[in-house]
Amino acid sequence: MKKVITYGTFDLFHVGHLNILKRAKELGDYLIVAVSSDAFNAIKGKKAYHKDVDRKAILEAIRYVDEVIFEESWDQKIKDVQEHDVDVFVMGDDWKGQFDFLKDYCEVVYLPRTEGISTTKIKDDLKDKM
Ligand code: C2G
Repeated sequence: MKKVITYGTFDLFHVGHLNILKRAKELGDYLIVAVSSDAFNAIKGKKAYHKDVDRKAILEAIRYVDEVIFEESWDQKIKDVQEHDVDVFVMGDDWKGQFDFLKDYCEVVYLPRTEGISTTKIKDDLKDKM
């Protein structure tokens, strides 16, 4: 069984998130998503609208997703890849090159982002409508 993993906050779930999960799943048979915990988002300097347990529940309901774990730190990826026996690591290409150190442990694939949508854009567009 070919296992794929990807990481992210996945706040205000949108079609850009859906597309990368769909395409990540197409690279294997089993997709694990490591969703950023609220504590880790604080380290990333990000404040998610939905709390981590709700973002996890939404991801678990997505047909392409087989398992969701929490991302608590920048340096858990090697351990995750080894412990979950992962074959492919996938991220959007805004991260291109940032995770090449994982090439010693699994395939590393950066996929093009979906244009025109982001959690930040959603927040900004809603603000403008106020
Ligand atoms: N994404 C995308 N297209 C968009 C928006 C997001 O393909 N229009 C992808 C991102 O490239 C990322 C995933 O969706 O691979 C999740 O995006 P975020 O929730 O913004 O994740 P991020 O905050 O970048 O956290 O350790 C890695 C970090 O946890 C990644």
